[in-house]
Amino acid sequence: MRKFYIVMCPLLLCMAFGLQSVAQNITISGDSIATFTINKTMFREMKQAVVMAKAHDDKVHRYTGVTVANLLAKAGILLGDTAKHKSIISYIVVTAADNYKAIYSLPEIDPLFANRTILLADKEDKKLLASENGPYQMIVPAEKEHARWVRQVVSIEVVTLKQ
Ligand SMILES: Nc1nc2c(c(=O)[nH]1)N[C@H]1C(S)=C(S)[C@@H](COP(=O)(O)O)O[C@H]1N2
Ligand SMILES: [Mo]
Repeated sequence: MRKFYIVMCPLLLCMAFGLQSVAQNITISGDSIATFTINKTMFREMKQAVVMAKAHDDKVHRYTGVTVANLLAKAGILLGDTAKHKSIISYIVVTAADNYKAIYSLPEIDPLFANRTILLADKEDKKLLASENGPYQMIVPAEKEHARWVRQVVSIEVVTLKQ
């Protein structure tokens, strides 16, 4: 029986962490790009940005993660001057593990237009996000409502209006 536990405990732990790492991926899709999956390692290796923003608790927190602009660029979405005519007819749909969704227009994301940084955070005040919010949460500074601070983000879809 002891042998059983010695074998089963590490196995179950590995399975639990394995399952967790699946949920730590973010899928980015869109008509003009091949579906792209970012895992935890890739996310950590991307340029880290910091945003100070007032959360739903009415307190200012320090969020760390990757800007949504950089995530989209990494997935092959064109931003900036060359893409601005396409940007103004595009938006992203961010979906959470509970299927909660919010949209953001590309000009809100693209630094060419935007005067604030929208972040996909994995840390709050230098600590990993709490499991009910993370592993990834949308941080949308200076919004009066927090409905677009999507928790437990699993995918981002880019939609461009048909002309
Ligand atoms: N995944 C997910 N994210 C979500 C929601 C949700 O239902 N599911 N509710 C939103 C709304 S309406 C608000 S006001 C805030 C609430 O954030 P809080 O739980 O940190 O107060 O989360 C937002 N993000
Ligand atoms: Mo809300």
